[in-house]
Amino acid sequence: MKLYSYWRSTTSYRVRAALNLKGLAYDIVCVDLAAADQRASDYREINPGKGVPTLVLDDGTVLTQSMAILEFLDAVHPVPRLIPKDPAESAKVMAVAHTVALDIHPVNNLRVTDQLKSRFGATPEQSTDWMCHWMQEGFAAVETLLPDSDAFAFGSTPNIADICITAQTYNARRWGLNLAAFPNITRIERLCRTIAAIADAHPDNQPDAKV
Ligand SMILES: N[C@@H](CCC(=O)N[C@@H](CS)C(=O)NCC(=O)O)C(=O)O
Repeated sequence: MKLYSYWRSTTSYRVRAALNLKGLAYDIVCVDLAAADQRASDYREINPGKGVPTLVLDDGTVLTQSMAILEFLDAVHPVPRLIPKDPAESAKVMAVAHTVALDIHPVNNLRVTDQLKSRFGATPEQSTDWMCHWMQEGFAAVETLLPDSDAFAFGSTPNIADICITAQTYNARRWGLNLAAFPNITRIERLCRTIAAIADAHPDNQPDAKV
């Protein structure tokens, strides 16, 4: 398999973590978001959404949208399971995962902050403030949705909620959001980073990392 990925992309981070947890081999193709590679015509042909990740299967099937890719991987390679089979459990786990993937990430995406700058003249400080605002809002909801526990988000093994949370905490730290008010989130981040499969998916461990 081939994964089109950018080191700092949290959506790529989600898919890297899932592939690693499931022990699936893949080659990384770096898409440099800082150089706008995602908008180049050859990349747009495989991903019309002009974003990473894109997963190309060995038979040439092209998959886009990180959450759809995670659902595909869990259906085809169900061990370890990332989305519970029980519908009510699944709905609770997906509510947390979607708070990150659908409430926080889209409004903080590069294309959005680019528009804040070009249309409204936002300064770098204002863009950072915007991103931290939406992370603060989303993390407050996540913190409340999470059951009190000393383990992963919903049990003794990481699932799709843990993956989405951990990837988003990277972005939160990158932009200086104070995470002190989110003990469940920071515990999950800490636990996930002790799992080699998730640690290997961290941005700093990617071939295109500039650290
Ligand atoms: N909903 C899509 C979003 C993909 C996406 O936009 N990813 C970001 C990186 S985290 C990106 O490539 N942004 C480029 C841009 O906004 O120009 C997914 O989950 O895969």
